[in-house]
Amino acid sequence: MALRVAVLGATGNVGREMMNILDERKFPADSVTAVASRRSKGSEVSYGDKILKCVDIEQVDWSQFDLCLMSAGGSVAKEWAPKIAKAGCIVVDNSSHFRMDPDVPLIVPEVNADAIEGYTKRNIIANPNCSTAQLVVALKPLHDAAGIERVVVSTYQSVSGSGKAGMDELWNQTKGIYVNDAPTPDQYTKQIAFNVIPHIDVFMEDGFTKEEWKMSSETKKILDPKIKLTATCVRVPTFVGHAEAVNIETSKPLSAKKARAILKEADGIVVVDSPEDDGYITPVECVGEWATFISRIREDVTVENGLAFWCVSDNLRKGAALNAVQIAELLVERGALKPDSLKPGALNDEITA
Ligand code: 2RA
Repeated sequence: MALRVAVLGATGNVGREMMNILDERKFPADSVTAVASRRSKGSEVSYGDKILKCVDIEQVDWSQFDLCLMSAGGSVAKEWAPKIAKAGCIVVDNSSHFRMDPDVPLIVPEVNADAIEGYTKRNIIANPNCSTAQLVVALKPLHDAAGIERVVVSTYQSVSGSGKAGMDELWNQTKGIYVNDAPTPDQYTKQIAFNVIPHIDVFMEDGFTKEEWKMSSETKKILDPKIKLTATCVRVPTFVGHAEAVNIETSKPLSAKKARAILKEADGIVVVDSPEDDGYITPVECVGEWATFISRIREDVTVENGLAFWCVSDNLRKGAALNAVQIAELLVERGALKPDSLKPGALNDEITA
């Protein structure tokens, strides 16, 4: 199979990971083109052993592409995804803009792969929020086994979720504090170094943040609209890797032992779970991995049919870039992307390293 793929937003944290994962998973692309805004035109990004120079989004003939993996923010998605889709190029968008659009499937392949059939309505597929993706991968096998009725989740979200600027702020603030010259908060409302901030995205009228609303609304769309979910989303001073403390209540009894066995067999999950020093995963250990890691599985006896567990995943990978590439793989598997759709002559400014 040969396809012409564009990565839009190629210079961002997620865009760069999309390039890496397309190569790591040997996605059957005939060619990959890095696309960015005019101001990033010419910027170099890696694609395997190649170095690609970003082309200007305004100069791309989108009719010459089959697939666009987009991670360029909601405003760029709002303007460009419909144009790109209308040109015949399937769009997988990582922003939140289309996630709740009834005509746009919101896909986590391990959870709701069949829902991808709905992409033909707008030729657009939405990637979930990073904190949602790892959660529904963990919830899906337990929901199938025992019917999840309620979820309470607290997140520990790394600064890479805010992009390179968030990572720079943590780094500079941490260094600054050591020399008693910490820069004032910019990306965040308060100091993030040696601190945690219970505020991600904007506050809504009900006192929850939009990040917390996303976890609830997206889980309902991807997994089951009947599931009741309440979240507290917290920014913590780690660079990459989101962690989540999850409590669930199921309609049928589910022992920790049975849940552990089910999770061990589930797609996309690695269980590291024993009550000893190395019996659980921490965010620094998930960086660069594809899996969603589950630890600390235990029965929560404070409620009927309660279970608690710890869930960790690389937010730039399963939380964004990997999930997007897995959606592309699903499109190939389902025949939506085919060799005969190869369109020669696309912009392809590759130089070999
Ligand atoms: C964050 N989930 O972690 C949001 C967007 N990536 O900041």
